[in-house]
Amino acid sequence: MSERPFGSRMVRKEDARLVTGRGRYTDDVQLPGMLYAAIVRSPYAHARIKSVDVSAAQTLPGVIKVYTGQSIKGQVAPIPTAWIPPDSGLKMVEHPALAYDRVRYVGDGVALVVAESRAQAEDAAEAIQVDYEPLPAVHDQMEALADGAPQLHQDAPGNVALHWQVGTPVDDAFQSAEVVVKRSFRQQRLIPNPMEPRSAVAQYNPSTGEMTLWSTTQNPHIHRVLVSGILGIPEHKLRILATDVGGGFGSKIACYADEVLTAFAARDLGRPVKWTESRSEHFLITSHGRDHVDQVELAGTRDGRVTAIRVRAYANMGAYLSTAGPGVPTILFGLIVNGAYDIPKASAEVYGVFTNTTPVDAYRGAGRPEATYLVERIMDAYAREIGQDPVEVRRKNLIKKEQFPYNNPFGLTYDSGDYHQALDRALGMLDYGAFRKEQEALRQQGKYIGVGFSTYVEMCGLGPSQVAGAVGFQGGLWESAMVRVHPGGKVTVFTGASPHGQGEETTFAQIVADRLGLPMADIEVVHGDTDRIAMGWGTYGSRTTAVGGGALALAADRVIAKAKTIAAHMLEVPVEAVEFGQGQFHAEGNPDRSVTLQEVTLQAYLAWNLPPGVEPGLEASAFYDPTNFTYPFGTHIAVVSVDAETGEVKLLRYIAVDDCGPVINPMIVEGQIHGGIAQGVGQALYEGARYDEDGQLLTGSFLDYAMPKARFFPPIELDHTVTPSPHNPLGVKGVGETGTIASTPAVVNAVMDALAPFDIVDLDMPLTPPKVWQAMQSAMAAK
Ligand code: MCN
Repeated sequence: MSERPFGSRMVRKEDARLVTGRGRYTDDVQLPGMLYAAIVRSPYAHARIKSVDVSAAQTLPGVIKVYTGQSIKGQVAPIPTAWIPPDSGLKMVEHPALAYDRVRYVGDGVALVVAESRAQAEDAAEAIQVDYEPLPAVHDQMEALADGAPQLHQDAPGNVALHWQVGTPVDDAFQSAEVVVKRSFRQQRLIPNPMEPRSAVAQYNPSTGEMTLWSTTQNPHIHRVLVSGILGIPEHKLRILATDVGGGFGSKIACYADEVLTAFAARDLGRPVKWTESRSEHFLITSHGRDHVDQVELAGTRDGRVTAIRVRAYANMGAYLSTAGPGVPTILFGLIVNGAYDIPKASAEVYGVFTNTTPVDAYRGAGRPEATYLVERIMDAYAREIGQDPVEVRRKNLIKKEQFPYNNPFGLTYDSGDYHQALDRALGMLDYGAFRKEQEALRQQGKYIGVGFSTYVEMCGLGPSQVAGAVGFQGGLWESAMVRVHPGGKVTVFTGASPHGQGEETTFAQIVADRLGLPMADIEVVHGDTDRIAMGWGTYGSRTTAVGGGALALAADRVIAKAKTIAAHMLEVPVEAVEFGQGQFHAEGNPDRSVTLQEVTLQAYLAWNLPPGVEPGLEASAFYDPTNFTYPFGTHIAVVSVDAETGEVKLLRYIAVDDCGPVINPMIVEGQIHGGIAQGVGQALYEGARYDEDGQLLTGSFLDYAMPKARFFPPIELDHTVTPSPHNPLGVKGVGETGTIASTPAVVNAVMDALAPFDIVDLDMPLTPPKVWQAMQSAMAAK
């Protein structure tokens, strides 16, 4: 083999089917006798349900059955949420699969229609008469906390879903500080938009009690546990299949009512049922992301040393707690608001607030973009306050290489890093000195360009169960893998992770090909099937490579260890004298005496010449729980221009130097960083969900919700450093979210730098042309 598979730029194996239209998505599943489901959704953000009249709908052609919140009561348990963190006073309010007495957001399910065709189901859904008594609604978390605000849940007084505090005492540091900078940042609500909307197909076999549920999920095994509990189907009779899933970005983690209702109807009717959301439904009902108001204070010295940070965050949870929702603004956010900086004192206080809006859950980065945004923005504000360069202030406060492993003030231990090296590398690409000169010259001509920095760190690789449990995430997040070498020497790899766009069918094959010394073509990666894979925790939190890849490496090593004993027997040397490399076992110091892995495998199955005590067959599994999270890091730099006539922001350059440990596939990693940056820039400049006073979503389609487009981006300039993590066998760190986490503050910092001559210190995202133009006009008028 000319080049080692680990580290090489291989074309993605999965693309052969995906880019030729041969992918098999949930909505592609066609079953004989299949029925179609449609869900009647509330047009009100908040209303009492007085009555639901299904009589007209029931008589329409093709309609098989209509269900309401009342009719399924007692048969479908409420939709659950994760109890994270346990010390947050989390209000586990009831989230019925279909609302029966009150609707709490536009899109809340009220009735389910099952018919022979999708069109018939949708027509019948429109014929259902729901008599609502509208109630006052509240969509903003600050207003929801105010006295007299509409109350969503009896069990959550004041609309407080959770209240959580973490960190060290900070008051002394603030009292004695030479400088204190305060800011309030609004991090707007985003709507994740994977290419494939959500879908479910359910098939029930009444004679065996077995249910098969195809679902667009990022974590089929977690779904099996949850759906089993909600519908009372034993886990061994429930098979969840996540076939090809066309992206998720966190929005396909949650267990939704829609999938559960599809499975319920299939069991009730004894016929397969399919439900697929429309894009319009997707905007309304699939979980949203972000939506924070963050009050931030930073204490420091006049010469640029930060001494403390204090954060109070108000996170909009939406109408109900989505499955992973409570974990996002708490442990994924609060524990890392010190960012990449050595800040001795830090505290975070988080309020989760119920509002009459779509539930909020993970969206690429989930909590860590919000934390990074506030710390990176306030570092710039601090630099400006003390009249120092933002790069120099960062350099003074970044955690130093020799400080690793670094204990942050929230009890996390950052694994490894060299933050200054990444910063220097990125600055070298920029030519900072030349940029500042050009900026000054252009300002003289009334032209405005700016540069923004983000020296980020991310906590990912969710997660080491013990460490995660200690910080409030009490749900084992280890991973399973199995490596099966078939008698002919080909290999099937089974992983409990569930990639849905990230490319692990390729990178996991690279890991195994590298370890076993086999060609890539001989390795197949299987995922997304709870019947073929014993257990797993899915793909999110940039965990798949560090945790699932770690499991795979261990399983592959166990295969090699067993094969070695067989090889030793075949070579007639002690096992200690056998060396393995490039698919060959040979006697130490005697390369001529060797057997291939294929020969050993065949012997493992034929089994007539096995050493005593060795079982036939060649496969191994591993259940791997790492010893820590991983902490990828880097420096991102955005260069923008702001058009003084129109307020339009253009991205002129984007530089990213990231460190995710040893890179398995540089092309995939670059793709992940590109996509992540596009999403982070989307938040900075274009995207934002908006509700009106009645709680109607105003940005309910791509006409009103602006996604970033490829033409908005200059070629992205990438480089990387390599600092292995000591906490998994591959040394890898996650990369699936880094681009999103780092880029939003880099771009906003750049725009604020461009606007510095106007004394504009902050604007709420997205930085749209009218907003920027208005701010410039107001600033000029005030002068
Ligand atoms: N990789 C590598 N070398 C490394 C680290 C990672 O080659 N040192 C590769 C991996 O093997 C994998 C990819 O990079 O092919 C991303 O790996 P990882 O960082 O482990 O992230 P996950 O696979 O766990 O993916 C989750 C992450 C998250 S949290 C979101 S959200 C997200 C993302 O990935 N959603 C995505 N990337 C996405 N990409 C697509 N196309 N679609 C989504 O929905």
